[in-house]
Amino acid sequence: NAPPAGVAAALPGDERFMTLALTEAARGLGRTAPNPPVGCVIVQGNTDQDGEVVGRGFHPRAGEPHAEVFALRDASERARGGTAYVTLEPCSHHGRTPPCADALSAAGVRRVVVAALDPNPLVAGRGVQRLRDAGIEVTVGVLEPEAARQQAGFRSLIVRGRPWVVAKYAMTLDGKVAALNESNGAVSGPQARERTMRWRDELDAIAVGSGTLGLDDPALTTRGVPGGRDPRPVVFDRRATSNPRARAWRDGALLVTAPDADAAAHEAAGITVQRADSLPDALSGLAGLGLSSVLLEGGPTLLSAFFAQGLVDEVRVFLSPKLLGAGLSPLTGPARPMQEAQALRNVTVETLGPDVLITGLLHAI
Ligand code: AOF
Ligand code: ZN
Repeated sequence: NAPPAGVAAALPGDERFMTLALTEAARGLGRTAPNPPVGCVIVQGNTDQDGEVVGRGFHPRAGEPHAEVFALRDASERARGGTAYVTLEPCSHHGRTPPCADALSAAGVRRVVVAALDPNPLVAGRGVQRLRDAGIEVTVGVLEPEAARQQAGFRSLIVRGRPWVVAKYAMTLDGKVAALNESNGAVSGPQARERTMRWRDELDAIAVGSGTLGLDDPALTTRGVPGGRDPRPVVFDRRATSNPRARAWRDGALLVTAPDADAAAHEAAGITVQRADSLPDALSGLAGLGLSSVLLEGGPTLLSAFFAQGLVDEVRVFLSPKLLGAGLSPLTGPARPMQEAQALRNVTVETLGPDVLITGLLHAI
């Protein structure tokens, strides 16, 4: 995504205000699909010295106004002559709302700083062009990697027609996710659990396999996050043998099963059934429902199938300083030679209480 010709260079202070716009955008995470989470702040004054935020906004959900509109309303008359920081290229199309590029120029904004271009073919550079045609100075690419990562679900839906898949698990220092006796105490501590709950709030769907459903009967809800919402449960159960009265089957839950499986008991229980003959097929089905991101929470069978088929986009692993000696590995294969180990990119490492969180990407966004 090269910036369109004629865009201006970034200025000192741009990253600071784009960080604020990203924070605004984050308020919409898990709520905007199939639209992107987008944030906007409007700044008056010299952005590298006495710049002052006069308006903020974010996109709350599909069908509602875009981030720029909320920020412009917030700034009111003070938008005139200001700089707008937007995490996604302002739109140029008449969708459910009129073009944001026009709203910004009508409000008299003098300069627009964009983090990432919009991959939506309806926009794709035309938003920047429209702003420039209106005589507005435009800068593109400020905190682009951060913005693209925040918008991974939206970008994945538009570009690949499938949701962004995040594999999450917690393992001991000897690489085990559960004890062999299958009495499943938690591996990681309360801070790790709290972080997981935040991810559940931020991602559209949460997926488990039938093994985990049977063993743990997980609720798959978001707990302890103020204002949190629950992700849509998706249970991969090829033979439809899972208990239709498990806790995961709340409203909106989805059973993904084989085309020829007998899912009569699930259908009778009012569970939505999606038929797919492969994992890629299942992911297209989820995309068709507008789900832009999936948190894969296990277990090893489901994780291994996704990894083996190259369908995991991002990995988030908690490492807990304890040893089991033997137990279940997060992945069961197939084995690779060391030279062909899958290396993560954009790796982050963070300490969370006693645990270490390691994240990274397996695919570019
Ligand atoms: C922006 N700011 O906050 C969002 C944008 O169906 P609509 O009319 O809401 O249009 C959705 C498209 O608009 C979406 O696919 C993306 O290209 C853009 N979303 N654009 O400038 C926003 N949410
Ligand atoms: Zn817009």
